[in-house]
Amino acid sequence: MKTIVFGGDGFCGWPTSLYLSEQGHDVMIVDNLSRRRIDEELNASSLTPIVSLDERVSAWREVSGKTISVQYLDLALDYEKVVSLLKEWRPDAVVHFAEQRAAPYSMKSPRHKIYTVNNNLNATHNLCNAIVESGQDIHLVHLGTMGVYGYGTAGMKIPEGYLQVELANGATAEFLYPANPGSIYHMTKCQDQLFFFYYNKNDKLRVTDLHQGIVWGTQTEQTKRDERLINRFDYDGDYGTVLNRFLMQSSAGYPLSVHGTGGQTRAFIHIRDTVRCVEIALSHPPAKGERVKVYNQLTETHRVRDLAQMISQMTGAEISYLHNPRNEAPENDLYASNDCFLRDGLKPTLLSEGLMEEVMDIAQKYIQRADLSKIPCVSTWVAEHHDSK
Ligand code: NAD
Ligand code: USQ
Repeated sequence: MKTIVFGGDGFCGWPTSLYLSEQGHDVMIVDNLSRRRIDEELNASSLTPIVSLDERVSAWREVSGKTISVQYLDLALDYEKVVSLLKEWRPDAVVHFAEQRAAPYSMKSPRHKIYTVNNNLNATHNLCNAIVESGQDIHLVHLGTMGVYGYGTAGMKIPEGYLQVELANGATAEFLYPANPGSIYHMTKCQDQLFFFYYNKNDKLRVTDLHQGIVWGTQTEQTKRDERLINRFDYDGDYGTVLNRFLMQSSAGYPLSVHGTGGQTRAFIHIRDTVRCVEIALSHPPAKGERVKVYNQLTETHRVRDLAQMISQMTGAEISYLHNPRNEAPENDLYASNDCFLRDGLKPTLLSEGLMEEVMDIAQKYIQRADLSKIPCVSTWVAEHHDSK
């Protein structure tokens, strides 16, 4: 299968590109390196030392004998180049990771909101539009988020994408599950769903939308094969996500930064399962004319304070209960279906399988690269706290 990975230089996209290449896909990475520029803007960098994308793909060629091609373009701005690329390279499928993905970064200032909206909505729209203009029947697999559902207690298991509703006249209907975003970033993912709905209805675009939970871990079988293939590890207050942050903080002797009471329940998935889920989605495309296929991409759910306590018990780390910079429910339950991936062959990798130690070992190995002043979450959700610079 010929597959383009948009956003293939990022935390999820890089290991996915290697995994697909290893499985025999002919892979092209498209990226504009915006994530590396944001590191410079924030004066923060991956805990692990990541080499340039060109060096990464040549290391992969050396180690595996396989070639991944690279194109540098901005999916949100370079529409004509995207159309030409699809017409010339003729992929069977495209995987779309190319969005600004940090909720705190999206809430940092009015300008960061504008950037996130412009980048994410134009990237997704350009890709749908370009596939249609190319005239090819390309399957689009998109990385969405569990955050589109909100994290409210639904009184039921959150279904995969669609909610069955009984109407006042007794008939039943299925609608996209009501969107309930908790940040500007999450809002762009809700709007992505409408682009997919529309292009699927109007042009029979074949789309699979993966509603992914928080990804933890760093390495996969492929990224471990050479230090130049190592995946990025974000730990700063904007891009670091909760479980990887706690594991890094325990390695640094830094108190675990729980927001509020830590009663927030969230969905989690290990990076090894992310890459496998993308492969499963690629090999189970929707038929032409079938509605947008939605999978919930998570393997387990945990409350933030339970994660902190588990890590504290393992390592002796202190826990700090901090004022929550976000506007979110202090406590919630989260029950969500992941039946589709289990049915299609995913064997979940769980926290209990010793992989938290692997993350701590990596954090320990590179801890001298950490800048502990970048750990606090300084982006706040409410306007009066914004630094307008
Ligand atoms: P990331 O920021 O590490 O990677 C995104 C990549 O896309 C970067 O390499 C960036 O340079 C590129 N990119 C961004 N905008 C682009 C544009 N306009 N043109 C070309 N390239 C562009 O993020 P990630 O953690 O790998 O997340 C990838 C996707 O998965 C995101 O869409 C995110 O919403 C989704 N996701 C991530 C997580 C997680 O925990 N990391 C969880 C759920 C969903
Ligand atoms: N949190 C803490 N302490 C921290 C960091 C976070 O208590 O040091 C809390 C947050 O307040 C929040 C929860 O942990 O309640 C999750 O925060 P996070 O930063 O780990 O994850 P989130 O902002 O939800 O975003 C991440 C990815 C995003 C993806 C999303 C999936 O960055 O791209 O869409 O996870 S989900 O959460 O399922 O919507």
